[in-house]
Amino acid sequence: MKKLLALLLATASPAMAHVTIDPTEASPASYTRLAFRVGHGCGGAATTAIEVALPEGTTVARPMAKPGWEIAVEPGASIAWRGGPLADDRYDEFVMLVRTPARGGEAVAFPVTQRCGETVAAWTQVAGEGEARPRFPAPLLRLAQAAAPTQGHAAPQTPAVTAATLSLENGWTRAAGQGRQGAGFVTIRNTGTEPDRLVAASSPAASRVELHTSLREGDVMRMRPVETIEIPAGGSVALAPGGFHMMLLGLTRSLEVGQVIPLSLRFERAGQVTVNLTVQAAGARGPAQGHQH
Ligand SMILES: [Cu+2]
Repeated sequence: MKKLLALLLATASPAMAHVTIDPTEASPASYTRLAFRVGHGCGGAATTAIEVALPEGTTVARPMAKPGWEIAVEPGASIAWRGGPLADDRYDEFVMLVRTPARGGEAVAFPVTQRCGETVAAWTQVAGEGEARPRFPAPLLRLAQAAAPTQGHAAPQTPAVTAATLSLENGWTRAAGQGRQGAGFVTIRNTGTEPDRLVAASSPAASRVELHTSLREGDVMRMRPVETIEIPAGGSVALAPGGFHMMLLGLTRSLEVGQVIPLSLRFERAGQVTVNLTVQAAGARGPAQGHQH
């Protein structure tokens, strides 16, 4: 093992020296797509396995299938991809969907064991308070402070929310009982010069939020989950009935007309953006046409 460490230190270039996680921040108790980014092998040898240990409190972890790699899941403990090989000079990502631990304000570690045949690189070190960055750091995910859910009534017109390159407006949903499901809609405008993608959503008002599209099959409208919704550069996408929408599964409380519920959207480039959805009547087909001055 001593020899291996020396070898790694000698050959790893600082920029690509680590197995890293993307994103590095997420909401607590939220469904989050995590990509483990592997930019090199082990001192020249090709990668043949990536084993990720899950932090305590990760209630859901689902690996994304990867052609050429076999997946092994130990529920609540670890996810491993074995196969490849991934050449030393190639880059790849290993993706999973997790429900993050409910520990807002903490950073949780996802220790990764990278195997290259017989050679092992253990990205498992976590620095204590005030300690220097370790040489073989475990990927860390910072969990944001939990936001207090918005309660009660508010103005029916929700103001636009703006990230650096995205603006979100006219967020709305429909009245529904606790435990039922609902749909969320919002218009997303991309003022940037690069396309962005909506990759995940979560809300304290729902136990799970999925991205869906609607398809017509004969006379029947069906819904299908989608991985991402692309927002073209300089364009906009309206999530609306009959098209893309967010599915709010397992409402944690009843949604009454006039309330607003917060919804957190995660974009590939813009990161996390929170928008309020105004609750409209059960049969509503669009956002309220409120007074605008
Ligand atoms: Cu749906």
